[in-house]
Amino acid sequence: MRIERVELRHLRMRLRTPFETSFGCEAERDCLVVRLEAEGLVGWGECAADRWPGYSYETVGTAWHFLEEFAVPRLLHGPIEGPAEVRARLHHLKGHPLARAGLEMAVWDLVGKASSKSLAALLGGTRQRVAVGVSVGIQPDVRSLVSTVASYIDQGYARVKLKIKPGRDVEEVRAVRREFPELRLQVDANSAYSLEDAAVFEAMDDLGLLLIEQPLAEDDLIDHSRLQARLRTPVCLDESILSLRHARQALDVGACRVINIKPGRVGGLCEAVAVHDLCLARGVPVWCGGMLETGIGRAANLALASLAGFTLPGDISATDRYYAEDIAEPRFVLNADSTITVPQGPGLGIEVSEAALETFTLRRAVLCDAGG
Ligand code: OSB
Ligand code: MG
Repeated sequence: MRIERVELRHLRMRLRTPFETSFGCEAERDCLVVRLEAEGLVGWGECAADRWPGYSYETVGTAWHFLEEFAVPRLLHGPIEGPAEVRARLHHLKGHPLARAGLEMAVWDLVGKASSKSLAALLGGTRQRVAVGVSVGIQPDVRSLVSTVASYIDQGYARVKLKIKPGRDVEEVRAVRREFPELRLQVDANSAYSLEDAAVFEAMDDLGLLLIEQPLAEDDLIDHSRLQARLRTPVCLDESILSLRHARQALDVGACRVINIKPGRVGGLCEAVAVHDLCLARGVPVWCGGMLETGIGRAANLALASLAGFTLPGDISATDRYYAEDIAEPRFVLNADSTITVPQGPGLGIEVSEAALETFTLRRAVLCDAGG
C-alpha cells in the first residue's frame, strides 16, 4: 500500500488521579498520535513517549523529531508491504523505539482495515478476553495506599501492582499484604535501586509476590542476575528489555524469570511478538505492560495480550482508571472476572473521535509524499 499522508499530533490529557512512581509524579499524560492515510483508509498509532524523560530517554519532543525528520520520509517513499517493512526501512536508524512503535502500530491498523481482520487475529491471538490488573501509584501514606487498593479490589481488579521507591517499600507492601492475604500482588521499582539494596528485596521475598519488576538500573543485566540468584520471587524486567536480543541475553544470564512486554519499549508489535515467541519457547511467563495509553495504545495492548504466552495479568486497566474523557470509542470496561474483552473489529477495532482529539492537541503537523 502507498501511504499518502501522515499527521502527527502532540496530545496532553488529564489523568483521573495523579500517578506517582519512583521517577516522578504526573497529573497529565502527554503522547504523540500518528494518523496515516492510504488508499482511502485511515490508520491510527500511539507513541507512548511522555513529556519528560522519566521512564525512558524518549520524550514527545524527541519522537516528533525522529518521526518528522527521519522515519516518516522513509515510509512516504514508495509503497510498503506491511508492518515488517516499517521495521526494515528504519533498520539503519538507531534508537527511538517508542517513536517507531507508534508509526508501526498505525500501519498494523491500516493492514487490518484493508484485510478486514482484527489486530489480534493478525498477531495470532488465541483468546477473546485477557486477564488484567491495575498499577497503583505511590500514595501519600500507608493508610491511603491500603484504601486505594481496597477500592480497586471493589471495582473487580484481581491483581494489583504497587509502585515502590527507596524509603517507600517493604513497610507499604507488608501493610497491603496483611490486609489482603490472598491478593495477587506485585511491585515495580522502575529501576530506583542498586544491588546494595538487596536486603529490601530479600525482606519482600516472604510476602508471596508474583514478581518484582525492574528493581535495578535499566542497563544492568549483571546485577539483576546477582539479585535474582538471591531471591525466590521472580525478577521481571521492563526497562531493560528493548529488543529480542536483550530478552534472550537477560534469560541466558538469569537476570529475570519473567518479562513485561510493552510494544512501545521494544520498538513495535513485530518485535513484541518475537519476544513473546522466544519466551513461550523457553517456558518463561510474560505479561503486557502499560504506559497510561489512550484508547489507541490500549487496543493494541489488548490484541497483543491475547497471544498464548501472556499467562500473567497485564497492566491494561479500564478506560475509567485513566481518563474521564478519552479519544477513542468504545471505552474499555472491566469484566466481572478481572478481564477486558479484546476488540474484534478490523485493525485496532476502535473509532477515534477527531473532535475529542482536537481538544487535547497541543501541536499538529502534516507530512505528504513530496513526489505527489
Ligand atoms: O513501569 O510499568 C511501568 C506507566 C507509565 C510508565 C511506566 C510504567 C507505567 C505503569 C502503569 O506502571 C501501567 C498502566 O496501567 O498503563
Ligand atoms: Mg514497569
